[in-house]
Amino acid sequence: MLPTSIIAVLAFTSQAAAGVLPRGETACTDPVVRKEWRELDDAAKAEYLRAAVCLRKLPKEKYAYIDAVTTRMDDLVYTHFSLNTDIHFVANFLPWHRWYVQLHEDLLRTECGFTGIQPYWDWSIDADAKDMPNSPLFDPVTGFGGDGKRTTSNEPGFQRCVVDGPFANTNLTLAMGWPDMNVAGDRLHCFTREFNGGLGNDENGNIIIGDMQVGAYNSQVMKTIYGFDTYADMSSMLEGLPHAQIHSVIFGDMGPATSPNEPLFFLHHANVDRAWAKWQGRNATRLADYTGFKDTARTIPASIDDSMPILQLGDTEPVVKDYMDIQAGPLCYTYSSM
Ligand SMILES: *[C@@H]1O[C@H](CO)[C@@H](O)[C@H](O)[C@H]1NC(C)=O
Ligand SMILES: *[C@@H]1O[C@H](CO)[C@@H](O)[C@H](O)[C@H]1NC(C)=O
Ligand SMILES: [Cu+2]
Repeated sequence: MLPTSIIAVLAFTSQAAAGVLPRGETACTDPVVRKEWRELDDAAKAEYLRAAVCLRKLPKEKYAYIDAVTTRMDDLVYTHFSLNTDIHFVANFLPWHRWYVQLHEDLLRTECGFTGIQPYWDWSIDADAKDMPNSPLFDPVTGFGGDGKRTTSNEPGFQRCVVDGPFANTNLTLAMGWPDMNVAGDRLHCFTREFNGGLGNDENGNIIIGDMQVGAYNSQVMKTIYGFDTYADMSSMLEGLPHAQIHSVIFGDMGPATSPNEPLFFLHHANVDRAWAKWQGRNATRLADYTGFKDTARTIPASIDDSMPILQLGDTEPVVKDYMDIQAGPLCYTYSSM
């Protein structure tokens, strides 16, 4: 069985667009367009990758007392990891990660001079082609590098590493998390992936990749999700099936609650966010539809007026209702395909 725990994160607030209203509020008059990775030209891809690498090299600004937090990205990873059960398999999964992806994009811009827009990864394209391992997202030059490979190292944490792409080329070493889900805690390790099909190992002990469970995140599955009438039903299938399986089939650093260690996390979550936005259709009923529970035990009903925990990652806790509409309040973006 695959581990089912999974996670994700996102970020904050949008820049954007906007004419200034009389009382200093901003209106979203010119939303930026988040494009699918394949729609970007090589220069735009390179710019995103540059900025994503940059954020992993900056020193931390938060959590002074946590030794395992070393880089600016660790500020994000630690927050997501620590809040795990407060932000997954509860109602705020979608608005929290909407906030978090935006925050990450804002940090790319303000701290690393990013000049582009957050892209998304429509994995249903790869699923429909039944060719996930060869997705262009894993390209060593114009993408994020590919599956982890066995190394010659004997050092725990450095035996299976992503060896190509812009993150491997910087010898990305991660301090937070330990991608063996059977062992808790942190261990210094190389950036790793372990593509798998959830089918266990073959007779030589190698992970069986198979089709990487494409039946869990193809366009047929998405069609079912878009067909739900309520937020709670739509959100639980979106989170539990395609979202969770993408974490599980890439695995390595994408598996545990420290999954923002994996740079594809943010493109994955942008796509999860796109699915929610597409379901909403900026329809008044659906922009106000927020149901479900605040806790994983399902005892406390959720409210659109709930604030969302963010630990030290921001100054004020975001409120769910401000993150319902991608073109209002602190947000001002759309997706190239909705
Ligand atoms: C990455 O680390 C390996 C092993 O320590 C070393 O041989 C290699 O030169 C390093 N590469 C870069 C680009 O720093
Ligand atoms: C929003 O969409 C739902 C489902 O399609 C529909 O029943 C409802 O009438 C729509 N509401 C508005 C205000 O457009
Ligand atoms: Cu996730």
